Amino acid sequence: MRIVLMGPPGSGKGTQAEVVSAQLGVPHVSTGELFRGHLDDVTPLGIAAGMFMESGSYVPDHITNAMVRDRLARPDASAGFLLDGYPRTLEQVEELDAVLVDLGVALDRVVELSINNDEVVARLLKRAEEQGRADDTEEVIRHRMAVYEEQTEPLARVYAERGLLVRVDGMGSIEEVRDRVLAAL
Ligand code: B4P
Repeated sequence: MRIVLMGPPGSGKGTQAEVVSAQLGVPHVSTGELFRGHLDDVTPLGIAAGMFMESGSYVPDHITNAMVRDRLARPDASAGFLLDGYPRTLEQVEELDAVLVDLGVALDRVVELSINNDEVVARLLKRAEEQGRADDTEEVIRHRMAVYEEQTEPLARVYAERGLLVRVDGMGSIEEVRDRVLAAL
């Protein structure tokens, strides 16, 4: 299966993607994780991405697109993948369309997790205490939520028009949300 998982920051994308990709036997491709890996390894890409991530803004499309194109061309993604946090802009949708055409494959489903703003802030502030991520301060979280609404929420309409979108309630326990996602797939 080829799946896109979208949703606001803190909606549980990374959390659900890990469980669901293992269940389906496809690689979990998270652009956030890929960027953080580059940051930890202090690569030029990591240095370029880090500045945007720390402020809660999106990394420019040309950087993100090249990284995803490279990742999806690897052999382990040939039988399917779960994309977590990509695409996030309309330009990234167009790039993903082109990559899929080049690979001769198509998306099966786009799952959007929905969650209310107070729960987002609560979850991410808790993660800040546990993991100390630089983009989990309240000010940056509010900015990330605004960026999502402005730049990423419109993508749901695009995928709905294509008949690919399923909306899943992201409130509740990790297990409850997981069962809803698996049922939606
Ligand atoms: P991401 O890594 O995708 O981070 P995120 O939106 O915060 O979601 P994440 O997956 O981490 O959180 P989750 O909801 O699972 O992106 C980080 C940054 O990278 C972006 O801001 C941007 O700068 C850059 N970036 C990434 N992709 C990009 C792209 N395509 N284009 C441009 N820039 C890009 O979980 C959050 C917390 O909630 C966790 O602590 C988790 O344990 C907890 N949680 C999850 N489910 C829960 C539940 N049901 N109940 C209680 N807690 C729960």
